[in-house]
Amino acid sequence: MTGQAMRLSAVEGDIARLSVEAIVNAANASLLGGGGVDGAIHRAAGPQLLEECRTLGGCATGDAKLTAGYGLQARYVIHTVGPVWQGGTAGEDALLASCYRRCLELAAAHAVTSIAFPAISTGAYGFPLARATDIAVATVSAVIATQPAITRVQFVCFSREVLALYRQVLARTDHD
Ligand code: AR6
Repeated sequence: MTGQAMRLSAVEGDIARLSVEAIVNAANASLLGGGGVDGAIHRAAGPQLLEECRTLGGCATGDAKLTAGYGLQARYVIHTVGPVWQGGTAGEDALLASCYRRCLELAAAHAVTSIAFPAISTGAYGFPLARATDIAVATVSAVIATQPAITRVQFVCFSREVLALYRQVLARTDHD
């Protein structure tokens, strides 16, 4: 296993309860809340999170914005907007990769050393899970190679099936 691969892991659980410096939210362009991960994070963080989100003017697909974590154990929430799956020919792969890259760039800019990602776009936005997992792992792997300060990245999986898939893809990545 390379040093880089050791910085990546997959865990099963609720990202809103994780104790890391920054958690990533799979938000929508309004940044004003929603269901899935977004709902869980806003519920756990409390109403101040929405107050700060209101000041941000939304977020473009593929981009990310950072807020405080308020009631969360995490110090920061990095809100990103994944692409809605439209069949794969509307630039979805590049936009999803951009989400992971922008989140890590923002994390590094705020001296974050540990960060957790949900499986962006794979719920309400319908991105095929296996394809999204390959993009997530490949992008994070490539970006952290240039960001030595980020020492720990966790992929938080909401089911055992998703966890098994991430572990499979991570095991393949060990040889890179
Ligand atoms: N912790 C970790 N993973 C979770 C959690 C949780 N608490 N809850 C769900 N997942 P989704 P999207 C998994 O729909 O596809 C929202 O309404 C879930 O099983 O949360 O990017 C936003 O406001 C799935 O694998 O995000 C947007 O409108 C993955 O997280 C829209 O949904 C992502 O599912 C964004 O859709």
